[in-house]
Amino acid sequence: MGQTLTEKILDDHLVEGELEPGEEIGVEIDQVLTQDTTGTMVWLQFEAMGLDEVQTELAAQYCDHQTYQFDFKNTDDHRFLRSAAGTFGAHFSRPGNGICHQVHKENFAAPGKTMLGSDSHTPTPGGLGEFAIGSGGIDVAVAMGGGPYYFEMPEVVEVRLEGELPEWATAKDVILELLRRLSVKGGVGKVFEYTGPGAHALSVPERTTITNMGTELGATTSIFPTDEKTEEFLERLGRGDEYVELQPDDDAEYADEIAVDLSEIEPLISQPSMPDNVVPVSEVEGTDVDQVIIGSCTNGAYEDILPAAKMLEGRQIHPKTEMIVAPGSKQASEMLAREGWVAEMMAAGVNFSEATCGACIGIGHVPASDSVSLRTFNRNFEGRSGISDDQVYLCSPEVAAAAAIEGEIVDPRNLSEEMGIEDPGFEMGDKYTRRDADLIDPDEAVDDELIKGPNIKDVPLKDPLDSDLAADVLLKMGDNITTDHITPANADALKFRSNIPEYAEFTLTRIDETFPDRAKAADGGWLLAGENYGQGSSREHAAMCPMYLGVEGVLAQSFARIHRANLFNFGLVPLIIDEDTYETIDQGDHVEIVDDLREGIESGKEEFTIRVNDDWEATARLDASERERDMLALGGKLSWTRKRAQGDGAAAAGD
Ligand code: MIC
Ligand code: SF4
Repeated sequence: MGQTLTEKILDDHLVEGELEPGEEIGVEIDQVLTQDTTGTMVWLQFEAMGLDEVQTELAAQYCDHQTYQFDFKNTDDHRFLRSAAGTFGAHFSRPGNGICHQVHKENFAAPGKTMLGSDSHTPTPGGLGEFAIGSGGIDVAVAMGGGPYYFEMPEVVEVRLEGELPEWATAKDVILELLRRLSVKGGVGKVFEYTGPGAHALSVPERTTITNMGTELGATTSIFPTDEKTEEFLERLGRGDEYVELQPDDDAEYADEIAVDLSEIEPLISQPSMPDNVVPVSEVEGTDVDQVIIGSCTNGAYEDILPAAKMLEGRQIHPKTEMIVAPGSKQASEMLAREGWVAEMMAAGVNFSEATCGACIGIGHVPASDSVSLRTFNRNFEGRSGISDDQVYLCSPEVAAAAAIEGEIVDPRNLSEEMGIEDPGFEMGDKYTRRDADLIDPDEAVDDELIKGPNIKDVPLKDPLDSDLAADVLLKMGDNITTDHITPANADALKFRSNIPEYAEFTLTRIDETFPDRAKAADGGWLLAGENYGQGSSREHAAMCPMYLGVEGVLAQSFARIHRANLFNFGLVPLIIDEDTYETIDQGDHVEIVDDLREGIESGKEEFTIRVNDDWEATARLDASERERDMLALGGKLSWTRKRAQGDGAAAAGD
């Protein structure tokens, strides 16, 4: 039987298990990526596991999320990261050099490689045929130490693209169309593999917009086959020798097929406040727009900004609308500047920002109260922009530029008639200059020992699991709770990413301000949630902080992939309950596991009886591999990894 592209790459890297959907597999990792707000924990855990040198082919540490360095704590984090990259052997991308996914694409992404990254949009290089997955920081630390990455073999879904995009429709609209059809949990447990003539018709930057935002579907990753366009793109980057041809077999079998006719795609927009709340732009035409931002890891590339710049050439943005362009990388800024486009945009009224994540997580350019912001980003979760009750729409750079010019949402297809603006089309840069000044090679490292500022604290550890778990439900939440709800990433909170005792004070405060105090006072407790709990970011802090406050387990109808793994990694028991049980349990109820929890976990028990308020009983399911059960019993992955290293004398992160 023929193989899918996913199976081919995984087969080449498989160290444990079988490529059967739902089975746990262990895979060798070639490249790792970390960024500034998850990276400090990665290196602290690397150090705590007694590891001293990066073992993967390549490791890259980026500083991209909090590059304004509002507080010395941010700058200390960056200095620590530079010192860790130097000490342990990773490339270091300086603050301001750009967003990890964009800079990685420009410099290191390569077909056929596997990559693990401590950021949920790590799948971006899937557009070049790399099999890249986002995970919690400790998984990245272990992979960097040479250990395999364990995850559930996903179902491989074929997304067959036919035809070509019509005028004004873009790659962003393709992924918005998939979100409209499948929802933010439609991709959980799946890889989306793009095939067909439409896939070949798209350029690499367009492909990476799609693979990047496949994360919003909840997918494990997304991937495109490689072809002459991939080769040409790598050549323009000066890395043509890294090209490898990769195609699925003609008789590859997919778990499912989704067909998208690109010629029927129209400009789409995601309305507040969920990426899957997608409608045609024409449906919301006329909505006043206060702010427009072009940037992020989804649409911050040179090729994304150029069409907007062309639309703005010789024009001015509407007086009531502010427009910011925050390129995904300094390379994009430099190219746009050298070609005169930065000046052109400035003349039109645009504020040109440094290359950073920034506004995407509410760091800078926070919208005014009761205002509309149109962004080319990937997430519009309520409050993520830095103000609660925000109204953030997600769209293509073309739709964003059109709104900046008109001061309201407009279907760009009407621009030609109304303003004589034609579709700027898609264009690649002639030459992508390497930015060596901001990317420090491990051989030229500045530091050879760790530099820790006073805000950088140790990684908290959990005690091994007890036999009993009986506690109150501290908080009842609904469906699709994001990691931004659990541990926000705004400027106030982000400076404590390396300081869990302080960061824990922000835990779930977006839902209930009293949560941290109540959790500490309760000395133990449960969280209760609906479907898709923990969607969004890879931040392991969303497990670590509740754990630090004493939370012992989460009862939910379903879990998002990365967060589920993070719960195991930090020793929190994730139990699945059905809808009736979810509906019947209230906040404040006392939930007790009737069975011996530790014994049940160690013996492979899948169903546990829970007794609520000493009154009624229900079943809660533990869906866990043997390895995950061992981790839970020992209190998390750090203890588990250390024990294994001592136990079998293998490398600390060994298999
Ligand atoms: C995000 O987009 O939410 C982030 C900030 O990039 C996170 C990482 C983090 O929390 O540091 C992600 O996507 O994993
Ligand atoms: Fe940065 Fe936003 Fe991309 Fe996350 S989604 S990596 S915050 S640009």
